[in-house]
Amino acid sequence: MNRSIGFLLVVLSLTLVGCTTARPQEVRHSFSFTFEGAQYDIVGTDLPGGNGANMLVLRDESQRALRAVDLDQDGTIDSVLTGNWSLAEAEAVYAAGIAAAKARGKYNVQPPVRYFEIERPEGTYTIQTSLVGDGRARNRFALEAARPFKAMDTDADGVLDRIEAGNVSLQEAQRAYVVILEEAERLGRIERDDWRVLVTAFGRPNT
Ligand SMILES: [Ca+2]
Repeated sequence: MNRSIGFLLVVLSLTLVGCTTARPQEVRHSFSFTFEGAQYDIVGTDLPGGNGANMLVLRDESQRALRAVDLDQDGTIDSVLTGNWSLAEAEAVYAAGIAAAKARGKYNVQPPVRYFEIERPEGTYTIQTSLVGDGRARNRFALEAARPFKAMDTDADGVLDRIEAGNVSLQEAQRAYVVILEEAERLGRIERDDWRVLVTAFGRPNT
């Protein structure tokens, strides 16, 4: 039985404090918090069509500078843009920021828009398509199980590009990805856009 619920992933969408408009269709929100004695900002950008990104910034320049980005506001850092920080270090700060925003009632939880989930004997597979601006799309493929993993198809072409977490080879994850994409397509949850393979919007199967 397919349970396509999209409420398990927390999407941080900060709605608050000091809204400024950078460009006509782009709205920014920021949230400040303190972690281990340093003050950080999370700057969220909402783009037309419901997509957005969050930037994690270390405000105090006397300390280690940091700029890291969560490209799709799914609550995980995708890359460190500035500063001598590992992804895990940035993740730890970001998680603290999300917790602080949550504690102050300054975050929104939204269901992922393009999300597919299916149970298999080995665990629950999920695929989430994110539209990340400039017409680009990517798919995050994950298994929640005793041996979980997360992998990324950075251009949504149906071929995984990297393993983000978990003890699995790219080849092994790719084999599962192909099977789960086929199953999603069989269930009407895939739309093809030229060479790209995109999960359809939640609740609106491809017709
Ligand atoms: Ca790819």
